[in-house]
Amino acid sequence: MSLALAMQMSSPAPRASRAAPILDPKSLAPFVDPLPIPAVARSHGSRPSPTDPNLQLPYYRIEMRQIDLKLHRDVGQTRLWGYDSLVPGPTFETRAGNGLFVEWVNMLPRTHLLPIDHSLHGAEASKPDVRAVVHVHGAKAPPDSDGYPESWFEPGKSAVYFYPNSQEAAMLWYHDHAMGISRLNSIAGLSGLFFIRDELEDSLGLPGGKYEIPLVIYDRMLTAAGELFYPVSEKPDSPWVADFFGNVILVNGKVLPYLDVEPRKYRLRILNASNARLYRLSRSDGQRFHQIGSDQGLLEAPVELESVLLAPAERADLVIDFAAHRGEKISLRNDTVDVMQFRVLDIRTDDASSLPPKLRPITRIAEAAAVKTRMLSLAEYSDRAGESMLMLLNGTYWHMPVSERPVIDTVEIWSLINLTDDTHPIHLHLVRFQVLDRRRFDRFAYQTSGVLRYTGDAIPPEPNELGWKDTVRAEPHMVTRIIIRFEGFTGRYVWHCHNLEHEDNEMMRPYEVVSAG
Ligand SMILES: [Cu+2]
Repeated sequence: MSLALAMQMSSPAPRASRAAPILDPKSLAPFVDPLPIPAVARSHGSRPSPTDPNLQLPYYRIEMRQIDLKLHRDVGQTRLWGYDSLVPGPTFETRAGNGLFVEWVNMLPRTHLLPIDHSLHGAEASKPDVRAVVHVHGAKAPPDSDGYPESWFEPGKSAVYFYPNSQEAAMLWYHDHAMGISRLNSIAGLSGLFFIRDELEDSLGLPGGKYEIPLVIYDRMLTAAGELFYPVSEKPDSPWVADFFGNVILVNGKVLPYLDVEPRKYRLRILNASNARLYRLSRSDGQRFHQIGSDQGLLEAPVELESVLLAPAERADLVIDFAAHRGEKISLRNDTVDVMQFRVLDIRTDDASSLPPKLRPITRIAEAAAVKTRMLSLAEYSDRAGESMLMLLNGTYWHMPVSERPVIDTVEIWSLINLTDDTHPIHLHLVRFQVLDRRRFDRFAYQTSGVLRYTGDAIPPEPNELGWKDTVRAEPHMVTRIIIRFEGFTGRYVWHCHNLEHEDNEMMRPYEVVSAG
């Protein structure tokens, strides 16, 4: 992981910066904009439940629209695409077991904001430039409501999806998943949060209400005029680039915002919504904090940390205590770079919230429960000039026949054999899973003879990776093993790398949960 971080830190400046003057974030005054808190989505009436016609469920209608927004006090307006004209989109708030409908409406223009690579599979010039489909990341949703990448719809069209929310409390998020252009739709602004709450979480007395703060963190590149900039390769017919690392980091849609906080405990719900950037987040004062949850909800017990590492799509649920810091300014940092600032008010305040020593019991899935182990390679292919041109899962392209067909209600182990020099955040739709271990192996032996020979000991997951996950960092030159129970629905889903440049260039595969027998 340090390798991956080092690599992205040392990425060369984008070649295409010659084409447009790029905004230097160092020229911007830090901490002049208050941290925005995304508005909560409001339902538009109700519809009968698909499973119980006597039960009415909330019906939401969310329109994707082009909008101009200010990302920083001193930068001109930026043209963006937002759900309900917001970036991030409105936050869904619901409870476990309470189903809801969303009509996702594409009201975007017919011209894309960013350069499309028509040589990528699924993004051919014969297809409309502007296409959208929404996936709620981490949701146990029926296959026809999961946002299959090929189920995109054009401007003027919409899709009604049903989310049963029959799962434990967690911070999920929704984002675009359109085949071949999801990286561009993401940069344009199409993502938002989706909270599921439950009684166990309620009973813990964690900081709530205005003391629970969502932080959606992503990087962008802007022109000096404030418009989005997305780099292109030197090949006019295939402008795809292998990774996007912006030089401007935003939190809830603002560059370097600040938040006034009381001297007490806060719960921070952090999402890495970047295309490719990993963050190692810490406090500028070097003090520790507690992580209480990860992708799919609460950990078994709080984990005390100095920093937390988040790959794209990973979430961290933190409790941070400002009680001893009246009148201080503490920034949240990515390595040594400030991301935002907390200004601790010099006031007295009561704090009735708690940080319980036990959170949610988590039963480890026994390896012996697995009916199948799949060996799945992650590989990158370069052209003659050494430029990355393609990433594949298990050597297979998107369009090839489905090869992963787990049986419903069975357990499998997936061994992610990372042959590349990069961390790949691997996400499976529909399911939650547990991380078993990571282990070094002989890449040469694997690539020449297909033999998997371990060269190191199995490294157990970090304490903050022992909860339920839906995205795992497959580290470079390692085999990362996860254990998964396939439950909820049969049907077609996808698994993919959540580096969106990789996802858009074949690092995504369909999989199908099948009935027994
Ligand atoms: Cu990847």
